[in-house]
Amino acid sequence: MLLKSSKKWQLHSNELTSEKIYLNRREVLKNLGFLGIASGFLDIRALAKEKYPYHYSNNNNYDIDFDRLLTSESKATSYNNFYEFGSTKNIKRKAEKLSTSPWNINIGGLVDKEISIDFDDLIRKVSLEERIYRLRCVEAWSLLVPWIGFPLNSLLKLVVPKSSAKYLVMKTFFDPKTAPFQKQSWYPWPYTEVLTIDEAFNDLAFIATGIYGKILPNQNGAPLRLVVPWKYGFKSIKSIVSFSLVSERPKTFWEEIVPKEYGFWANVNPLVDHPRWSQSKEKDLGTGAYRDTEIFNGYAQWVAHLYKDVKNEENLYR
Ligand SMILES: Nc1nc2c(c(=O)[nH]1)N[C@H]1C(S)=C(S)[C@@H](COP(=O)(O)O)O[C@H]1N2
Ligand SMILES: [Mo]
Repeated sequence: MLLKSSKKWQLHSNELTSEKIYLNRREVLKNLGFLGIASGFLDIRALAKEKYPYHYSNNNNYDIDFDRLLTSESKATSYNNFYEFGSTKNIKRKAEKLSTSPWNINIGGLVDKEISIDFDDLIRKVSLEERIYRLRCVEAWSLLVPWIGFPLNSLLKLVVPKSSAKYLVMKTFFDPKTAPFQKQSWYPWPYTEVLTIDEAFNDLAFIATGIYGKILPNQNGAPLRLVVPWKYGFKSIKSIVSFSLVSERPKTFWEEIVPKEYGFWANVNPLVDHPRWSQSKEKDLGTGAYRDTEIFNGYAQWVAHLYKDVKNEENLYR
């Protein structure tokens, strides 16, 4: 049954995620006692879709993983990096404390129309889509995840950047009462990430508001987080409260702490090792198997041109 329908799905590639989600959700469904029904044909995606409160379409233009299983939802939502809540992967419980409604977002700096808007209003101004992306952590593990969200450029178009805007600076909330690690004053909180304006306008740069057909859980960066799949995971900043367009490049959170290990560009490259480990392979957290890491994490066709004129090669990849 599974084989048959996966062939059918290959023929109809625009039907995109149903099989992948299905294969991974098998386990979950078994626990729920649904598997009996699923032996016929069950559109699991339609079920999942009901859980996300806003309409979204499928965008399979960037799906480069027809032969790779999605990471299970339970893994991707329980093995997380979110230093505000602690330095282990097990921060899910602590992150529950974060209150994400109301959630004000400021988009300003060198723009024509600065806006300050609640998340619930912002989400009505954008058109939502689902995309399957790889996520490659600098620690050499990776995920394959279906995000719901919108291109970062649609948010920038709302504010109209001035021609003097060269970089986009994004910041996470700062609330040490809720996020205990923010009491550690030797870290340069709040978490800050920066993209060049061209990177930010690239269609691959995505703002995620959902995952696995559901609202983004806190531990994955609710209510909105960046996803830039061609860069190491630390660039994909979570729980963003501000976007600011600037002319000079400020330091990012990790650049401030360990610039030699976690730099500004952080483009994935199997040939440029981290100072303390190889980047040539990665552990797929879904299957536990090791995979070869790819240049720009497999997304070179969409982003390699962004770096044609950058001089210092090494710096581009860490
Ligand atoms: N604010 C904030 N954003 C963050 C981090 C963090 O510690 N704080 N960790 C980053 C790292 S190192 C990774 S690998 C990804 C992990 O995202 P995930 O937990 O959704 O898989 O989030 C990134 N975004
Ligand atoms: Mo990471």
